[in-house]
Amino acid sequence: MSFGPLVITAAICGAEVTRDDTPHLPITPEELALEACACRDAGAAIVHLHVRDPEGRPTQDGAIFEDVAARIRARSDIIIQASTGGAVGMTPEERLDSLRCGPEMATLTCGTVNFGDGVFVNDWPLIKLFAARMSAQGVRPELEIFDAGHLATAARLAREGLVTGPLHYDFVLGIPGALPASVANLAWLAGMLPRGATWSVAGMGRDELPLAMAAIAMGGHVRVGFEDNIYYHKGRLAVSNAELVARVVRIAEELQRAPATPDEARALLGIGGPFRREAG
Ligand code: KMH
Ligand code: ZN
Repeated sequence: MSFGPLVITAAICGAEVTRDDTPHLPITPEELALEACACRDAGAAIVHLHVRDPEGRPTQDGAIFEDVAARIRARSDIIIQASTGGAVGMTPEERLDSLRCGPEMATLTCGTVNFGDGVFVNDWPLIKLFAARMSAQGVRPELEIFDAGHLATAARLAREGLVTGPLHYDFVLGIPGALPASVANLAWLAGMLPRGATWSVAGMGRDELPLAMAAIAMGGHVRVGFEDNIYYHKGRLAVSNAELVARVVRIAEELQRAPATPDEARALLGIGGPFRREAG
């Protein structure tokens, strides 16, 4: 078996983690931008972006996304993947405001799911709306699969022409109330994908690393970061998202999977052309 470069996504902030959980969480636009650049330097090709308001609360405010995106683009060629998931309880239009920052990619969650004590609502009308907005804006969707049935909805999106081209999936495994994180579940999900699809895995908490290792061995791609896991190992917080990225790079290199550059990831995932820094 031999596989190509490994696309690493850094989910640097999320909506649920707080500074009480880890003092290393980036929150301000400048902190988020610096963290994205450090992850790029460590080997990440994509930053999965959530932002916070000045009080540190999750927000989908497009103006804050624009601010963070501009700071990142001025310094780095990393692919910006905007979250359209936001936080539990946000309205669809509120969640879509992140697209104002003109991301190359965005998340498209393929179904409603229990999410800890809450419910992350993604009904079919919402999913269709999100897919249409992304398509109109030329944003490449990453199909987020939190539960097995979400695959059927992803297939329906493709069947109805609402998403096109080689599909890219992200398996988010281990959210309390959703599909548990296990190599068996990952193997089953990966085996269900249509020909030509690409995928990554985001394991929650202590399952982040073993699932990343499985994905590297299986020819998939990997997401790590504070959104999913704040620990380097039991009892020791990771000091940065870049530390988690760097560990994946080291392991992948042993399996001869070099980290994909952002431009390599663009080619692999069918995203536009190479990165060009805006003049001025
Ligand atoms: N914060 C979760 C409720 C995404 O970014 O698209 C949703 C989430 C998914 O994080
Ligand atoms: Zn997210």
